[in-house]
Amino acid sequence: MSDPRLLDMYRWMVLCRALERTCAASNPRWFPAEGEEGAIVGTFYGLRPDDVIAPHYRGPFVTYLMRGAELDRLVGQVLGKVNGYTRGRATPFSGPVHLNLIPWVAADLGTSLSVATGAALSIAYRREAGLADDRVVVASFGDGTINRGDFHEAVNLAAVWKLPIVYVCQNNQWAISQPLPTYLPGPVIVERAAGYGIPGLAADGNDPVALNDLVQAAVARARAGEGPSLIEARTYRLAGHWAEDTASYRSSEELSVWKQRDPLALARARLRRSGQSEAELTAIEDREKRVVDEAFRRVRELPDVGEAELGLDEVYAS
Ligand SMILES: Cc1ncc(C[n+]2csc(CCOP(=O)(O)OP(=O)(O)O)c2C)c(N)n1
Repeated sequence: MSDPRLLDMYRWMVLCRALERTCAASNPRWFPAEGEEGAIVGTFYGLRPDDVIAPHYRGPFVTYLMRGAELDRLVGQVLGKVNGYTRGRATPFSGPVHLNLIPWVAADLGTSLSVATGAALSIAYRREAGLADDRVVVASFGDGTINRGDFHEAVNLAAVWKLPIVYVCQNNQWAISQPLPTYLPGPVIVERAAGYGIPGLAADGNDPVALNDLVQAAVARARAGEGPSLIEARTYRLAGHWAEDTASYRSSEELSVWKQRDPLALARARLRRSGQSEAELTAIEDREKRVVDEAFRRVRELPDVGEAELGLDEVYAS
């Protein structure tokens, strides 16, 4: 018997892959998350709708969908259509902020960590004021981003003030064309937690159940007022840094090793071993792909954003 979460997680991972591939094929500046689906779903699965999420720019859409975002409106952002949540005014990775999410909108790496920590501070203030607020914030970011000053300032403050936040490093081992050993002196991501006096835990990011166990334990800790944690989800980016990047800077040997560890294939094999039928899994895969294809077909028919959408009506109060 596999973990009861796995089948549902598999469905989200399949949707994530179909969506990531189609977004990358439709927008050359998309940052594809292929290979990182286990890390993304394992991090954000099982949170409450009122918890705040601040996902990495690589693979944010599935996290928005997990909390009820409309697929067509997200696709509209990728295609620059009038129905997008952003109406053409922000990066395509943005999303519906009313669903308690902090989208990655700034070009500067790490800035969303400060904003996410600010959200955790606001929850802590409410608790201090006697309000029963046990929400938590979960923020994810890349391994290259861990060297930003923003990371240090955010985590240090969260540790000192025991803020209800969980930081998850989506470690895909590359920062564009640079391999991890060129910007980190060894496997030190989790070890950094000790410098802030907070728990640091590592999980195989291609095993969403194992990762989710760690994240959920850290979330419970944060909910109980015990402060932040740092979790490292070790994974690998199977596609380019952005859609048009052929990733010629890495070896085919390295790529093939990680293709053997494809999180979808691993989850699928586990589900098969636990008795899930081939037909059932194929039906999930066909259905999620069809959902994505149909959304793109519908949204392509809509008008492009124009001057009316780029006006100032939602910028200034009338
Ligand atoms: C402050 C800053 N420095 C550099 C860049 C250019 N840049 C964009 S993405 C990126 C790589 C980030 O790597 P990582 O955090 O590991 O995330 P990944 O893209 O691998 O998911 C870099 C260096 C930037 N956007 N902002």
